[in-house]
Amino acid sequence: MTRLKEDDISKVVAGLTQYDVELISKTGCSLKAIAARAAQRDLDSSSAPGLKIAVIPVTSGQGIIGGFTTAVAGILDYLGFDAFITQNSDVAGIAEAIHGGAEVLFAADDHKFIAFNLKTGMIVDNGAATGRGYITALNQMCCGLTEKPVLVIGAGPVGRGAAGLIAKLGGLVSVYDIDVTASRALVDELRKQGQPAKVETDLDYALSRHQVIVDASPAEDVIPPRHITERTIIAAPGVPLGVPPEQRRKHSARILHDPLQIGVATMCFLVI
Ligand code: 2YC
Repeated sequence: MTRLKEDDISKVVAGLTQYDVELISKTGCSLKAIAARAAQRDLDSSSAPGLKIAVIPVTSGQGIIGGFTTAVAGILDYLGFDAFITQNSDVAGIAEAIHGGAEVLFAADDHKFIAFNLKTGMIVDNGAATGRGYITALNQMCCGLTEKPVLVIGAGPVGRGAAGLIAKLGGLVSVYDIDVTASRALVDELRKQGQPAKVETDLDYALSRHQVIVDASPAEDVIPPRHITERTIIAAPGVPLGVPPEQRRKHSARILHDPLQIGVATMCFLVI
């Protein structure tokens, strides 16, 4: 997924209550309910007594993103978990987390964002978790995906996670990726699992024929206004949102998008 910028996440924690109200109006479920359902856990898992989660800053590569660990810890806290940010970063941060009694660690460098359960050894990747969380929410928005054609744009980790779950939920998946070998590989994988899937090679044509769209691509404005109607439903994990600002406002009730919330919440329910 695209690297977040400080601006993308600076308002996440303060906006969580309003974000949840909007999520409930779109899907009928709160962030916690979406994450628990995506992870097939019951809602009160978050009250696991004494379970401590550490969020560890990582300085490698392009380094720390201002507000990233604050946003992650804030989302975990909002879900009812006992989360803290380590003072130290990197390996010292891991040691501090363990000394501080953390059972679960969240950390991200430029390539991987994972949650790790020290007790069970379970590792959860943000990409796969985001795909599952978003499709769980999309399933709610569409009142079920059975027999519904869904266009997945982007065959990266999030698009792959999304496509697999859409197929499991009975959706008819079509995949477009700028690299056709990537979309072909994903469709082959789905077909091997006995799930119907199609490769789209012409994005404009594919957009003209789909109302339910998952934008898992790192491209800006990948969904032009002419393809967004009153019936279009878009799930757009991460940044940038591939919908131009004007259309974003006009169709906000049918666009599911956030920089971190659904991905982090789903990671948490998958890893505990
Ligand atoms: O502040 C820090 O600890 C940084 N090392 C965090 C870097 C996160 C880089 N990854 C991203 O911006 C996005 C995430 C939303 C998930 C995948 N890429």
